[in-house]
Amino acid sequence: MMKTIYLLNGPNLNLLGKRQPKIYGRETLEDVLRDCTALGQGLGLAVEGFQSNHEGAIIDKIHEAREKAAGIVINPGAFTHTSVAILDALNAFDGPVIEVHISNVHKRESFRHHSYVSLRAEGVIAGLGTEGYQAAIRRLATLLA
Ligand code: CA2
Repeated sequence: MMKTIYLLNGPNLNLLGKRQPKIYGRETLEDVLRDCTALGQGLGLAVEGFQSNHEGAIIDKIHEAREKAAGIVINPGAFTHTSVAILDALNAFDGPVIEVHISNVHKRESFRHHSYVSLRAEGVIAGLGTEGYQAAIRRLATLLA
């Protein structure tokens, strides 16, 4: 049976491809999920996507992952820089976690330079655009092999 990985996206990422293309590109979240699902299939991984603008909903999904997912790719959006609660939820998950940022957060405002989630993540990808999600899935496939 194929292992399942969760592809989690935080606040405002539902607007991907619809606003600020210079920073976040032209691909929509649906495009990202379609590409990642196809990639995952080739690697023997079922990809389940989830996006929420609500911190608690993301935490609930991470709790669900404890039973249902072998690994997590997460772009926590702005919660990256604020949420000890998401870090705590990820710390209660046993599998590998890869953190993704579409933009190069280190080239941006200093408040984006710190990530709580990086304290937990096996790897962090930033500035590769939406291709970063695919790089994260490839890495999870290696870690889960
Ligand atoms: O670069 C990233 O992926 C971020 O996680 C995106 C967050 C930002 O707060 C982080 O510092 C870095 C913001 C997501 C906003 O997404 C939008 C996408 C399209 C249009 C408007 C917002």
